[in-house]
Amino acid sequence: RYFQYRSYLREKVAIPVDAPKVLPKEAGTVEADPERFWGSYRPQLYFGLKTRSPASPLFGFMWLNQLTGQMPPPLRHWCDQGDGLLRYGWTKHDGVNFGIQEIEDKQFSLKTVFVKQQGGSHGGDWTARISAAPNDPNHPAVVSFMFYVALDGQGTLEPVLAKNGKYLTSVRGTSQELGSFELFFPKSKTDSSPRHSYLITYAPQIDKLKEVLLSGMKVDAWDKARTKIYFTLGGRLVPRDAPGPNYVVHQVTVQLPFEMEVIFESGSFKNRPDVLAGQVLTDLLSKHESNFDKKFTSVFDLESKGYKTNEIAFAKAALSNMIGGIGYFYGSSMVQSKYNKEPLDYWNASLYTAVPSRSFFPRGFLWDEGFHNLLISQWNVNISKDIISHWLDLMNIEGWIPREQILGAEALAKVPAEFVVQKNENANPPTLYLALLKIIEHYSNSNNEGSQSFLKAVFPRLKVWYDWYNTSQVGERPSTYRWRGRDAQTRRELNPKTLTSGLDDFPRASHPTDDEYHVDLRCWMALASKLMSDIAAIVGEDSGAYLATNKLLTDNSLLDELHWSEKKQQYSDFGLHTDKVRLERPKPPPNLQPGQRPPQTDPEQVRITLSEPEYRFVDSFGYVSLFPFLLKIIDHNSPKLYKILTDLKDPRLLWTDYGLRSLAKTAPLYNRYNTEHDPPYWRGAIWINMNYLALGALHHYSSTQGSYSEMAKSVYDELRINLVTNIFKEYKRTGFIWENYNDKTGEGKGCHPFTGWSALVVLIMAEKY
Ligand code: 6A9
Repeated sequence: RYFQYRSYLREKVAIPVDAPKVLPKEAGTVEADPERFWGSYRPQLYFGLKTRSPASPLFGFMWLNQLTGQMPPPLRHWCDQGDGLLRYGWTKHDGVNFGIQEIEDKQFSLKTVFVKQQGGSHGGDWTARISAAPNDPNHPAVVSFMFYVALDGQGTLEPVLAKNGKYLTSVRGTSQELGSFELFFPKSKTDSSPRHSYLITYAPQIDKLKEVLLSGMKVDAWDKARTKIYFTLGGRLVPRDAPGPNYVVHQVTVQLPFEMEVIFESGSFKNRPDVLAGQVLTDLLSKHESNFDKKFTSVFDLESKGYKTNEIAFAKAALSNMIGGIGYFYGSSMVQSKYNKEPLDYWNASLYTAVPSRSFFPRGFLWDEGFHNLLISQWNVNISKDIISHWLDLMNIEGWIPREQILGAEALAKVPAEFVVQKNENANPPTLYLALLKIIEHYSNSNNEGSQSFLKAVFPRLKVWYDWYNTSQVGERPSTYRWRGRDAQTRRELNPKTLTSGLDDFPRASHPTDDEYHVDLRCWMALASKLMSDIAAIVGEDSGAYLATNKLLTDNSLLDELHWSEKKQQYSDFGLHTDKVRLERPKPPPNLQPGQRPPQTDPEQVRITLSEPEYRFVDSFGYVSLFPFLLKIIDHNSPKLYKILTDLKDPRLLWTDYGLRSLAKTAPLYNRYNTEHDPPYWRGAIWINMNYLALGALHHYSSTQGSYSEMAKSVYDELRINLVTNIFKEYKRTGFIWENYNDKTGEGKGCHPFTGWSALVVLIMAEKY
């Protein structure tokens, strides 16, 4: 028995929670939702399509600027900042029927469009239309368009060649979820005498499609004099020991401008009215576009807020990138508990989720997703419910959901090894509750029926999730909370990071201990308890205990007793702390005898503590100090609200012309590196998710009767204008929405495009909080 118990403990971290799945049995098949079966669910590609099923065939696009003389040639496939594209992103995408994307490469611009057509029993047809034109007509580029299909471990592909054997006319295929299908490469009507080639091969791994393609290329001459080489594909190159081709690429090389269509037809779709191509496609596309525009106006109504056409187009692009960034991933995380020496595989699972950034972080992050669904739920509440269901179904028996989801080979290929393993002590803010609140509100305006069945389905899991936070993340002192996952042993970090809080390097107690407690987590739990009590009431369960916890966590005098620093007049974490720390390169001892070898010293800078830490408030002013305000816990008439509103407007602290910076200029670690190599991240930069919460709080305090409502209103108006103006200005200047913004210049920083929570600018424009 003892041994059985030990092995149970070892496996526990990877055992699913004992509660019914939220997703229906048919999840992962076309039946779950035929209309959303196909989509641009490979957000890490500039342009890729697949189905919402575990081993979908993969469709994708690569392009290559020929005649550049570069080696290896500049082949574009996965979104990559290193490609130096001037701009790319969806300008319209509704998450169901179609998407339109514009891409600006250095010498030419591309447009990638897809439109779907329902029919048959496998999710129907789609057509991709890809076009490109030179940026400068006097410098026409020669470009290759490459469209491929690849199998992910199941199915068959049968390439069909033209009579002369020189190019592909189509690929016939089969797969479990698609039945039979055919992918057509009709001849383009554009008159620019394209040259065709193809590759029929076998890719051992789906994250190596680009490499396999590069190795299947050969050179040819573009001109008669044979001075300009260009790259074509090597034809049929299936290795002898391969089970057959699983990767087929159609290449068209042409002098721009050029347009081509690729048509996918589902075998079970009989009596198709028309082939989805040419004028039929154009007409359907414009129908979807005009529906998109109408819906956008009815949901966000930016016209009535006085926004101009180009500002509205920007907001449409921001929304479309959030929606077009939704991916479908399948695989298992690597997880670890204190009972396993080596990480274990979580169970194989699928995840339908938006992603923070298509180029840098094209995968799911737990707390990002709560923010994403503030926006997504406004656009399409069914998509949000589906996303939340997928996330909750990732819960293990303890009630834990891994924070970062790296599912499948393509996702894994983007993550450095040290970030892969997820530990079951580690939380991340329970922001899914923010999204759940929006879903409840959505239905409370119409019928409550729609939300009831959903909330009933999620409630058992939410209960376990909530209990997990309330047991695994509590502090030593009663009624406090503490983020786990801080490293008390590190010598290099100026302030040991708290990745779990989501605010990574935001300064906390300098010396992590079990006695510290964190004000942001306490506030998140106040929010969680509120939603648990609301949801319990809606689904007819007992809400008493949740309500009682909520009362305790929103009790301002208890909050003040635990977290209000009288000395600094601000809310703060509490812990073992000193501000007197510094990074230094260790010096060898001074009195070294001749011939004596210096003791081994650390080659990197290490932290020097200049005064003993003591138990006290960690009063670096910044986002963490604002949490009781951000999550609307402070009483309207509290003088502390007045103090916060006053501090918000102070440019020596958080106020800038571009939004609220994360850490006050007066804080000891403002803009400091955390190690010799680790630049400041949440130590000054302006982050849009927190600014969104700040606006939501200001909006709340300005519209409820209270002594400071007018003051809140005026701060609200100014902050909102600053944020929208700057994000829009940077979008025009750089072509992108960014991860965060520089607090001195307003310039976009971090990675791009970042249309995760920075796309909340749409809700800010629409004043939806
Ligand atoms: C690094 C590098 C190709 C950091 O938006 C996702 C998260 C947020 O949840 C968090 O609050 N980002 C924020 O502080 C990005 C985290 C990326 C970690 C992995 C791998 C890959 O380079």
